[in-house]
Amino acid sequence: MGKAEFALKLAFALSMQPTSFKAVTYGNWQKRISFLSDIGYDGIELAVREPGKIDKEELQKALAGHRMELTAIGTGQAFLEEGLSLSDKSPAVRKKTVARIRQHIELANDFGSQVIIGLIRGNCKPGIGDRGMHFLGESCKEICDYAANSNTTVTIEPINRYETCFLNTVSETVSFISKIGYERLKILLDTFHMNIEEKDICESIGDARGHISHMHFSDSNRKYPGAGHINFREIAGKIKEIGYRGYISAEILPLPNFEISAKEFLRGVRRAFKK
Ligand code: LER
Ligand code: MN
Repeated sequence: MGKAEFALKLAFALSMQPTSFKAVTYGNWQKRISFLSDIGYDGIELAVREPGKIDKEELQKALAGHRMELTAIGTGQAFLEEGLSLSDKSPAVRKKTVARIRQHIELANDFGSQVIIGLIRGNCKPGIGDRGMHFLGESCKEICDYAANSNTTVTIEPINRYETCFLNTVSETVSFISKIGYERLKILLDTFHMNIEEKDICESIGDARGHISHMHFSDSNRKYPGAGHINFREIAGKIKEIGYRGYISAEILPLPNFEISAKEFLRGVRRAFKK
């Protein structure tokens, strides 16, 4: 496919359960899949705290009925609501967290989806020091060993310093990925975090070329593109230039409400990618 034939694939992040994470929406997910499909989305991203509780058949039916894809599975709610963390100093907590991510991998594998390592990496606790990063590396190796027996990609998201002390920037994350050395360990770029941490968002997108498996778009204020001051037109140009083929997912505050934010997201992103 040539550059001129760039195909925009858009998804919207939904939560399967109530959550304290605000940039995701929770409600009747069947109705929301139907609404998103009707207005032009190609897929959804799902934030799943406990994969064992998901009715796969029901989900499969809802997706197939609307020709929607499950693009990625978020795991951060197991951290936010249960304190599970890949970098925790307690071996028991790390073990439980890796076991949970294995379940996410199984779910993702059934849907040809990928698993996001975002907030589940944990945050620095007093006295953890360099050990936190070491524990995170060891946990990720275990996760990758497990994922190697499936077709599932695991994607790590650089997250800004106010939410975690680990892997804030694209360059830190690309070198982390290279050290782990697993073919299907990729990077997820989120414009909200990049706006805080990167010197030049487009340059960093270029640096991550070849590693990117997923993207989150939200503006500087976590609302839909166009509601803040990020230059999405420049970002769109860079994404086309590097030949990115994956999804762009809306991880936005559902403001003023879910329906309007979903429509405005489509409008903002399409405007940015328009020739
Ligand atoms: C958290 O800020 C975020 O962007 C999520 O995608 C992390 O799981
Ligand atoms: Mn994100």
